[in-house]
Amino acid sequence: MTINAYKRILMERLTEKRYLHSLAVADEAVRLAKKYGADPDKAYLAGLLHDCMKDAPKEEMLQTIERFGIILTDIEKSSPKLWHAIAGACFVRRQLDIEDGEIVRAIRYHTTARKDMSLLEKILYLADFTSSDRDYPGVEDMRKAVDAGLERAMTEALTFTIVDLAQSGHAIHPDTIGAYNQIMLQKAEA
Ligand code: DGI
Ligand code: FE
Ligand code: FE
Repeated sequence: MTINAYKRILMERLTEKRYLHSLAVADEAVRLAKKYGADPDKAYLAGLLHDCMKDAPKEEMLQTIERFGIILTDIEKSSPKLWHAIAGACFVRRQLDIEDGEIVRAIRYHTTARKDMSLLEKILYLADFTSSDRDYPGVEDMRKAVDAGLERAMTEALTFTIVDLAQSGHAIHPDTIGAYNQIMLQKAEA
């Protein structure tokens, strides 16, 4: 499938705002890929498609996940915001014929992060945090962190997310904690 074919599918599936977010994340992912030595084409595709399920009805997300044979954990069942990443990874593989496992995994873990992330996974996670359409308080600091170094930026992004989830009374996914703890243990060793 061509990039334009993917874009047409996304335009049908996403609100205009979410579609523009996807384009912005794709551009930021390419910038980071070039800066940090990942494949810019893979980064573009991962960024473009990462939220493909974000505006789908909950039933469709759950059906997609179920058809793929994935059993949700209790935390996942009770956190609908996590579903679009899981369902999105299924959708790009099954419906969009994305066979590149690296791209599929980047989409799969773009919301929670996880332990042992690849370079492309980190790039998508951070591009989603710092794309040009983002305007949360602190985004400028996060953009500076991303340009100062990927590892430092991952630490800041994960800390920001965990604090935010805890303060707003949400469950924190074990993959998020896994990503955070791995960085902290590496720091303690160094
Ligand atoms: O899809 P986007 O809005 O572009 O960004 P995203 O995929 O990073 O989703 C962010 C949302 O996901 C935000 O509302 C917080 C939520 N989230 C991220 N990590 C966790 C989480 N929610 C729970 N319950 N637990 C997590 O670990
Ligand atoms: Fe997302
Ligand atoms: Fe996103």
